Amino acid sequence: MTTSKVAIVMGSTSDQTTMRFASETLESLGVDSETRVLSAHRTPEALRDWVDGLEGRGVRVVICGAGGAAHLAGAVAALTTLPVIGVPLVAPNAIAGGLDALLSTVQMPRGIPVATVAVGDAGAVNAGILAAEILATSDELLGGRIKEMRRRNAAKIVSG
Ligand code: RP5
Repeated sequence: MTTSKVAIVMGSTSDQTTMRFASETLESLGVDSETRVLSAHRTPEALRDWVDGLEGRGVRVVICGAGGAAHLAGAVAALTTLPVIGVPLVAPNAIAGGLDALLSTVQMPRGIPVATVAVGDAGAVNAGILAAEILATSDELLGGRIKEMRRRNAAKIVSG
């Protein structure tokens, strides 16, 4: 049984290429994560069972990536009050470069929030950073590592 504070779930193994950026970003900040492939549409019962176990084993933030009719983040948010970050992905049959997934993820009904990040790789990186920032509200050392990451990124831009 894992004690990772961030859980990452994606709708298909075909999402792994993009979603690995979320786990790699967390790893670079010293945050462990667990990763699962589960689908709101294809494996709804297994998804519910997985979400039911999250809080009990210490997970504090959930990152969900899906493409197309991307209901995964919304379905997870419906089942937990843990903060849920949604990453819209570009499915093989994506419409308008992932606009389908963006709208499916972001347009949640009042009362069930999903913090939606950008489509694709940048969104997966930002989901990792945002999850770490949420954890850092009660972890000063982690907050320091995030600030250091910002400094390094800024230095790269300045140095061209
Ligand atoms: C979504 O459908 C998945 O998140 C994936 O982005 C997309 C295509 O899935 P596959 O047909 O490649 O399994 O549910």
